Amino acid sequence: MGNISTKPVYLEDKLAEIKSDGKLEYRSKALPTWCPGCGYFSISEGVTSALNNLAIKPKDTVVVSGIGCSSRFPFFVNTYGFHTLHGRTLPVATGVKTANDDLTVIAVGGDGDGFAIGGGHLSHVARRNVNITYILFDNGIYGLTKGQTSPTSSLGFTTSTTPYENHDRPLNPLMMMLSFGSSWVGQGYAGDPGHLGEMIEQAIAHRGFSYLHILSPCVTFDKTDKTYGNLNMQVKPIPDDHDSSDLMAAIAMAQNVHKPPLGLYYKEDRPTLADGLDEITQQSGGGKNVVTAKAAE
Ligand SMILES: Cc1ncc(C[n+]2csc(CCOP(=O)(O)OP(=O)(O)O)c2C)c(N)n1
Ligand code: SF4
Ligand SMILES: [Mg+2]
Repeated sequence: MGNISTKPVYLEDKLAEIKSDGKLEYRSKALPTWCPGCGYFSISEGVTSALNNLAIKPKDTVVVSGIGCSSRFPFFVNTYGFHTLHGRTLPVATGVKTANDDLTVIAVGGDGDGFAIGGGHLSHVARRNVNITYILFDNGIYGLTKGQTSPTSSLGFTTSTTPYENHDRPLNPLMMMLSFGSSWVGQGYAGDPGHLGEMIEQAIAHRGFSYLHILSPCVTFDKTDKTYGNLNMQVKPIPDDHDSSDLMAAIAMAQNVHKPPLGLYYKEDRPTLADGLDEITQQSGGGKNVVTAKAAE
């Protein structure tokens, strides 16, 4: 047996240990409905750990989603939540944050929700630097509707909607989000939960719009392409000498889709949407709108 401990582990002790670190406070009573082995369990664990480590209380957190397996996520966390319409995650998350800047707002959803029906919102939330985090669960497929080809599916991928293989070139979400003006862009992998948890924590801590792209296998409907087996061989860490303030270097790295680099691509500090609105309020007469301010002169 060598060095292997034969000390028994008792369930009560293990539960007490899990309870003691505070993470369970962020779990709702609803158990996830995801398939066993789905990458989304790692993401869920990463978000609850990150919130706990950052000491952001559930009452100060809102998780906003669209529609999809990934968008079920607000049900499984003990924060405020908003399960919106398909593709409308980002406008609702922007509204929540703008109404109450004290809240930590986390938008979540899948590649279909974010990059197909919701694609028109991406550029605007990024360029306006809305101070929210967008966590994109990318399995390259529509999981909830039983496995159709999505905008991030690989060329040649065969599903019920592309029975003669996918001929549409996949989008490159990282390149898009970098060029749209996101002030924080990173990539994680559900098969590396330790690193993923760190990335989620950094993304939430960033002041401004943070976009975290997560590669996450759909174990039920994709048996051939974005599987743990394939992704384990493809992903690699971002080189230590990458300068995360260099946008062009980040965009160049994002083109490496066959060996996807994991880590922080880009980070920039610049005024947020709320900073701009504050400035407008001051310029227009300190809280009054322009018409009222002029009338009072
Ligand atoms: C307006 C509208 N169109 C289509 C659908 C059907 N629909 C539900 S979820 C979904 C795609 C989900 O894929 P994704 O966002 O990648 O999430 P996943 O299930 O893979 O996590 C689609 C097309 C819908 N609910 N509403
Ligand atoms: S269908 Fe795919 S994405 Fe949806 S829960 Fe199951 S494994 Fe996850
Ligand atoms: Mg998907």
